[in-house]
Amino acid sequence: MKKLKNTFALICAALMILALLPSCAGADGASFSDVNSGDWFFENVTQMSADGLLKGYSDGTFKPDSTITSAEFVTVVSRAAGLSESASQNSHWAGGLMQTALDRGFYDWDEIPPTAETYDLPITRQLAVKITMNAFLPQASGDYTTETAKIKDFDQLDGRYYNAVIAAYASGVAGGDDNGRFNPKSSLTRAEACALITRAMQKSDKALSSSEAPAPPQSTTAPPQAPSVYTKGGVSENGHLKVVGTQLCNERDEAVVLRGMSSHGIQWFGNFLSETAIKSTAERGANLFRVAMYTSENGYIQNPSLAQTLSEAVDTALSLDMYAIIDWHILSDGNPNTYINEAKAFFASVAERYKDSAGVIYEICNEPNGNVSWSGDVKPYAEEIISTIRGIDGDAVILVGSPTWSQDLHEVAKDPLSAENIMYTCHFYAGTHTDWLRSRISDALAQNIPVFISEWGTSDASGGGGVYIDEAQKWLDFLNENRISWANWSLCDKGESSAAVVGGADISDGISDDELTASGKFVFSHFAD
Ligand code: IDC
Repeated sequence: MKKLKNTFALICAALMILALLPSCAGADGASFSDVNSGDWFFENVTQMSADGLLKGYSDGTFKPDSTITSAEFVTVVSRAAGLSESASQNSHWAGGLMQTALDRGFYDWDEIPPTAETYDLPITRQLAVKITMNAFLPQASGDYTTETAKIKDFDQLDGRYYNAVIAAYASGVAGGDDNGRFNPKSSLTRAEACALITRAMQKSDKALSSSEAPAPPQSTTAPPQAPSVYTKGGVSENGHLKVVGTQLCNERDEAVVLRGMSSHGIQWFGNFLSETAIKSTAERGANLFRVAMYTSENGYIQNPSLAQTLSEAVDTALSLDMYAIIDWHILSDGNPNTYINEAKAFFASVAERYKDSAGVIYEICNEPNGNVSWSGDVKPYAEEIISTIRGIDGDAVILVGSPTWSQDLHEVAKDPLSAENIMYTCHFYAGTHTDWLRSRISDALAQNIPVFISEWGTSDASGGGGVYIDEAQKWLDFLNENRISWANWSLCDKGESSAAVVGGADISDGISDDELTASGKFVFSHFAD
């Protein structure tokens, strides 16, 4: 009986929160036409309604069986977590709290893009669980094998939700239906949403009114002493690079920051790999050039001769005393394992060619995305490729991506690689990624995860829009403070705002200031910060 009472109390607490939703305004203090004396939640709903805490819809109903939308769900969770509204350009009633939840990293931008249409769509169960776990139990985890065995339709889940759903099952926050199915892509009702949220709140020690952000887990080992000297300069000055703690260092163990441009896809913009083009960045202070060799979209898989184009570009950058990133640019093929055999052969061949060069950095998977997880897909891939490279080139710095287009540093932090001289990439676009991703980077650094921004743009994540110079400046200030290296997307003249060069510019004699776009002017002026 006592247990039953507690359950009532919990569910009613959640109903109370739900009732605070603007869409639920009305019916103040009244009883609801769809909440009857026989219903298990009747007493509590009536009591709370009498106390003015619970509101239903203006037609006098509460609609416990209605589907809950993304906006409603995020609002309930955010209020329950004690968050307040942020400034939002979105006029939707939930815009302010959605922005706060986004900034807190409860969900990613692409999961609920900020339009009234998407805000008002039913939220999926997998996303609801992720948001709930991020809000109340961010450190929870579970054993992959044990928990997945409980979920009959685990293969229906998108990879980015694996960890949250596994943690939710392990901690008793989520469970399956009568058939043992989780139904990750189905919607959930307002009553079910209550149950999910209240269970998570119950498991966490978070009080309803707490507004504190979850504390990052403490690193068990003290990070090595941060190097004290900060230098820029090229390969001749810095020599062989290494990673000390989270810091990229030169051969004298002094901190180094690399800055420069990424090429666009070399299958399309080979003309920007010329010596004059790359030199135009070096002359303005760049000490890094990234060579982006797409695997798909007429890239290396269909056109292996691109390996030659890549090598020539790497040689050119090295001859200009710049560090060069060899980027295996997976993108539409979101799982790096799709072409793991080709990747192994490719990296074996470039490692053979560059094993004695101090200037080469290997980036083994640009942006894993889609149905992939860090521990299940990307980490095992990375272990194989790292071992291939290390068998030939024992100590070069290797950059490793993560799911969600190389943003999932929080997943990496739970299960990092054990190899040396590894850095994890984080990619951002100023029009899409803001404070929340910077916080994620800070959390990663605090957990001894080295971060390298091998790709970023002044535009939004499509490569267009903006340019967002104010936000880009915030990013560069943040990167400078943390001595994080970067490469900007991209050195080309494609008609998109992230391109550094104006369309059709004659670059045979180098790139002049007036051939730079707004993005190019901004980025080129910050190589030597
Ligand atoms: C974009 C290019 C665009 C091209 C598209 C698909 O800017 O011209 O049509 O790729 O090939 C990334 C990727 C990078 C994207 C870029 C912008 O690594 O390849 O380039 N972006 O969308 N991740 C986030 C953004």
